[in-house]
Parts: sequence; structure tokens; C-alpha cells
Amino acid sequence: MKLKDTKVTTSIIKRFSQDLLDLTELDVAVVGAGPSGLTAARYLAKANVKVAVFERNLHVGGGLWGGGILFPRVVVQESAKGIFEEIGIELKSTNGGYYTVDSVEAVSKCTASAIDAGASIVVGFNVEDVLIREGDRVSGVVINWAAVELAKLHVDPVGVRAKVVIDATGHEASIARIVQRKIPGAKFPTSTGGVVGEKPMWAEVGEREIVRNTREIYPGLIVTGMAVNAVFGLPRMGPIFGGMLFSGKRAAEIALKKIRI
Ligand code: 48H
Repeated sequence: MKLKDTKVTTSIIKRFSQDLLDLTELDVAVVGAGPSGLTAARYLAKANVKVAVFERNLHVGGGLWGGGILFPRVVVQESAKGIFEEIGIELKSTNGGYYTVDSVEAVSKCTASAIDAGASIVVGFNVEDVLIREGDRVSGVVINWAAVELAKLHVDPVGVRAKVVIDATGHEASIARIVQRKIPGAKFPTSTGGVVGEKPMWAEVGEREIVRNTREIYPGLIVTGMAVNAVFGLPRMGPIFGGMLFSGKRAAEIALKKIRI
């Protein structure tokens, strides 16, 4: 059979245009494909919610790949290990109550399980803005090719409607910061009413408070993962990941309640 270059081209363009069109109306848009975003997406998809994760890098996993000091292993505490076990990740008890996980296995299985549950994950897309509708509600995200941003090209983005947006952008808390910058008078339930900024490392407090503070911070906008610590001014925790998993699961539960109202 003769290979036809144009068939390769049209296959890709047809398939991805169709996939992208299908993502213009979502129940939930998750921004960031780190551990918290992938976990939130998996639980939402399992509950039959139409969910897509937008990730600006060409790879998923966020800060999970590198483990601690580039040793590709991360730690999960006893209470959180079930969330990894559910998706077939092997945990080794190396230090009473602390379990270690291969970070490559963790990224791969968090990603595969979210996709298998029905979540869409699109890489290479930067979320550069939000849609505000119905008064003052975050009602979607504004996306552009990450390459456009990197090349500093002046190219306009497009909008994606979503009933709920989850900011899973890690240390940056980029979606919360956009809302703060663009909506004068926007008030978050934090000590300053805005993004407070992450505090120095203290694993015990960071891990406890991230879960407690995972919530809707503005109508239609839920924060999860390290973005919670940045928004609420909580300590970072280093390479322990139970809080990220619990926070992602919690964000999914909150989003689910909002969608089902
Ligand atoms: C599209 C975006 C945008 C944008 C950012 O950093 P992450 O892994 O985030 P979490 O919160 O799921 O996990 C945090 C964890 O990895 C970590 O850093 C820990 C535990 N640190 C502890 C410590 O003490 O330092 O993933 C966030 C993802 C990344 O892949 C970004 O590329 C992506 O979000 N992202 N994608 N549009 N505007 N902003």
C-alpha cells in the first residue's frame, strides 16, 4: 500500500478538531495535570462527570516526576495509601507508617486511571484567563497553545464553558491569581481576602491544612493541591504526597455537589 502523507495529516486534524470541539462545554475544567488535578479528574470521571484537564506542558505529572531531590520516589502516609492502592500502585513500607512509591509508576497510573475513568487530558494548552458569567461566577477557562505564550506571539485565545473550574496549578495558583487580578474587589476566604502566598516547609501542618482548606474560594472556582497552600498562606510539605491526593479527592467531592445542585 502506498503511504499517503495527506492521510496522516487529515487523520490528526480531523480527530483532534473533533476532540477539542467536544471539550468546549464541560461540567468541570481542571487546570493542571499534577497529582491533585489528575486525582480530582479521576474521581469526577468515575462519577460520570464530563471533565477535562488542561496542562500547559507537553507532559503530565507536574512535580510528581522528580521525587525528593531527584530520587524518583515519593512518600505517602498510611492514611492516604488507599488512594494509590485503588489504582494499582505498589507501596513499600520503608519507615514505620511511611510508604514509598516509584514516582514514574505514580504519574503513569494516576494518568492512565483518570483517562480510563473517562477524563480527557489535553497537553500543550495554557489557561490564560477565565470566563466570568452569571453575575460574578467563574464559568469556564480561556485556553491558548502554550507554544503561543512561549513564543510571545500575539494570538487570541478561545473560551471553554465549564460549570466548575478547579485550580490545580500547584505552587503558582495561577487561576486564583488571575481572578484576583481581573476582578476588582474579588474576595477569597483567606486572612487577606486574596492569595496570601506559600509559607516555609513544615510537612505536618502543610499536610493537615491543605485538605482542610480545599474549597471553593470564589463562585465556580475550587482550589486543590499546592495551590491551596499558596492561596491560604500554608506551609509547603516537601516530597510527601498524601495531602495532594486527599485534596484532589476532596475537590472532586465539592465539585460534584455543586454540579448536582
Ligand atoms: C495550564 C498549568 C497552568 C496554566 C500551571 O505542581 P503540580 O504537581 O501541582 P499539584 O498541586 O498537583 O502537586 C504539587 C506537587 O507536585 C508539589 O509540587 C509538592 C508536593 N510540593 C511540595 C513542596 O514543598 O514543594 O502540577 C501543576 C501543573 C503543572 O504541570 C503545571 O505545568 C500546570 O499545573 N499549570 N497548566 N495552564 N495556567 N499553571
